[in-house]
Amino acid sequence: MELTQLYEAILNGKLEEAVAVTNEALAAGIAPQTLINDYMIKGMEEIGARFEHGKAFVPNLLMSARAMKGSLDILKPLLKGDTSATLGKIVIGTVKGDLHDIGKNLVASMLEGCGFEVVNLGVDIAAERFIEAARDEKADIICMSALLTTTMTYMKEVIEAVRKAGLNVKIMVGGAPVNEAFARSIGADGYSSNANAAVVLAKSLIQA
Ligand code: B12
Repeated sequence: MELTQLYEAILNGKLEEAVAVTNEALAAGIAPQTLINDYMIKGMEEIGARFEHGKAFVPNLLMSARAMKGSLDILKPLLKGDTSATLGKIVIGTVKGDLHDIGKNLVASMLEGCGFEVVNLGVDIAAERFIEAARDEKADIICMSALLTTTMTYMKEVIEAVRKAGLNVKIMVGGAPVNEAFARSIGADGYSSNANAAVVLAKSLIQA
């Protein structure tokens, strides 16, 4: 077994292969953290970079994220209790009135794949639910997604409610109609246009 097969399987979005190599590597006594940091995250980083340069597309990202998730599902139980294993905790959801979740799930998978602990609340999420989850989960970041011009305005309400509740949490926003200027105007801490950049942004917000 070559561990580079794991990198290749994630990069090429091959779920069965990723799962098989992960199981073989564990049986051979390789540490989960080594598999994640040295092979799996590198595979996700490469597919993300190819996407940024127009050399890979959304389906490729989804396939890689799926393969990554398959391997991570095997490794996750082995990481429990090891706080150094995660970069931070993120609560993510699509805002109230909005049922689009493909992009949000992609962002969630990428964040999870790149080392964050992610609590995915789903779609049609009201401000109170974001606040409750962020408080209960002791989240470092709240991520909101909106795909409709009629629902993106609700993000402002959530941000105001979060600030009013006094939570010490960073807020990231995204979705097709959202842009940097809008994000700034509603008081978000960050915006990114795609899942790969969302990981970079989340890492920088955690360090800030
Ligand atoms: C698929 C789709 C649907 C599916 C959703 C299925 C699902 N499970 O998600 C269905 C069929 C259910 C649907 C329904 C509707 N839709 Co629709 N839908 C789309 C479509 C075609 C693709 C969206 C998508 O998945 N894109 C692919 C993903 C990967 O991209 P993404 O979501 O933008 O996410 C990326 C980034 O935005 C970013 N990102 C996303 N979220 C976040 C969050 C954070 C924190 C960060 C940092 C980044 C980030 O990263 C992602 C990955 O790179 C868009 C068209 C479009 N161009 O967007 C219309 C679109 C969004 N829909 C539209 C409309 C009008 C509707 C309906 C109102 C239609 C109707 N009359 O019933 C309903 C609304 C239902 C509701 N209440 O939500 C309009 C919105 C127009 C507007 N100005 O508001 C669009 C733009 C189509 C159009 N051109 O008219 N829709």
